[in-house]
Amino acid sequence: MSTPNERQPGPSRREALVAGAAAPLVLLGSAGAQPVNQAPPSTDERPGRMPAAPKPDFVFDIEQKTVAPLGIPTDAILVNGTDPGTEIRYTEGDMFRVLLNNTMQIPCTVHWHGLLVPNYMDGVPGITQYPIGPRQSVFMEYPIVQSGSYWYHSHYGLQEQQGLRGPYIIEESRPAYDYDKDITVFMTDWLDQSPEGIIPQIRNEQPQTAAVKTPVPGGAPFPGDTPFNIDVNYPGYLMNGKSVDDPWTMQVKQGDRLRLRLINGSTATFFRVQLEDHELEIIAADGQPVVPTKAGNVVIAIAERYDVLVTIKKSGSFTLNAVALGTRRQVAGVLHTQGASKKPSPGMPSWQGRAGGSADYASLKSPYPTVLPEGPVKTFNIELGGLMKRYLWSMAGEYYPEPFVPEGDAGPLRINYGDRVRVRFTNSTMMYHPMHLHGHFYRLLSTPGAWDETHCPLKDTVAVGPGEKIDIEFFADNPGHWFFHCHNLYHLAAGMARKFEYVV
Ligand SMILES: [Cu+2]
Repeated sequence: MSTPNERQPGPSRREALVAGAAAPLVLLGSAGAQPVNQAPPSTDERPGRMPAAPKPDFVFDIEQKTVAPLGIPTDAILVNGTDPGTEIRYTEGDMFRVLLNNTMQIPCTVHWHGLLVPNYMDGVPGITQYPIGPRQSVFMEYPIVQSGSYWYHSHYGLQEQQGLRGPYIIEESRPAYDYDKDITVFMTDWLDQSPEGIIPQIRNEQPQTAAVKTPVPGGAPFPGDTPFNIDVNYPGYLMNGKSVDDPWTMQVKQGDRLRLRLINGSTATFFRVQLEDHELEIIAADGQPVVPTKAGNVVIAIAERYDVLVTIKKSGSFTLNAVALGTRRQVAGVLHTQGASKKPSPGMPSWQGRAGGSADYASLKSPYPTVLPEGPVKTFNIELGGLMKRYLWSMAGEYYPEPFVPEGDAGPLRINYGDRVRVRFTNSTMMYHPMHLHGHFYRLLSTPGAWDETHCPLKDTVAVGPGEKIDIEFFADNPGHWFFHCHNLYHLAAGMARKFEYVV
């Protein structure tokens, strides 16, 4: 928040949030952010001169551009001209200061995925703010109270699919691990047509293209051989913006200890990731630390992040495979020592061992207890449902009013400050749903009903499989209106969303 008052010692974020109405409400979508509900200081408190405006650490010029990562020119919406957009990198405890310039003739927003932000910085149009209008600028400022691997993306329409997305890394103020290189691996799916046509094509309201011809025969299953159904059969996938034919590469040395920040920034794709000849040691999930656990590979649902440590054990060339579940395609990058090949190994990886050596949620444990503070328990049973004939998706039987669900009327899920909120997901569909909650971390229980578990991992996104029941719980300590939705963008656009609303 770029107000002079904010730069004087004031209440902590938590105190400001408890105070609720005392926090300045910021009018977004205008040139600069102005507090609108704070009385001006009295004449004798007024400083003698206006303080200098805070400088942004990052400037995002959001623009429309034609790009061709797969060789086919396609309209994109990009931050500073690249997909993924400029990497945000801070250290825990810093102040976030970013200037967003919407240079386009259409509105947009930017959401900071996994960040514990004041509600009005959350970037969801219609819930926390007006969209950033055509040719408008917004300055955003908030304290960074966490560390880990996150990302940002548009929450306006289907712009995320068109490239408005990027990594957002927060280094620990006291790092728990030593490593030689800190490497961001941002994986996405790429569509060589307008995403606006996808749902009408699935609904047979428009001529179908290859992108909606699913399922794919022989598509890679979920580990354990659960068939993985897909919505979109993409023409290709990108790793740090590069396709498998012109791959992302990085030179490393034998003995290097690498921290790979694996971020699934895709729109409708789960990736199964492995590094050839190397085991992965998972140290964080969704930005939060976990007890280190080894795995041959890791499935990363849409919007999830895994931080892994890897020590390069010999000289050579090692392919980083990211297989798109439900398809026979992958994207791959290469970690290579000096002079070794920069070409990925041909073919698809083969998975060895139990469930192919894949990490699962049950193997994730928090290094410290995550038991919630005392408070009234409020429970929501959320059935994840769908009407396949019409390609509509629901939460607890309701459809959220999204552009592709004009008749949706899902109401808010009301909670109180201080509640322990429990959510039981029951997936009655044939698809995986990566369920994301804004503005909070939740405890992911390893077994439904095991509320007394002490070391559940903290996450912001969890994939609920076909027929599966999963329990989560969170402490209601960040008042506002928080979006709660499936992170498959087409499921979201077709109704699979609700919002939590703090009431008194
Ligand atoms: Cu879904």
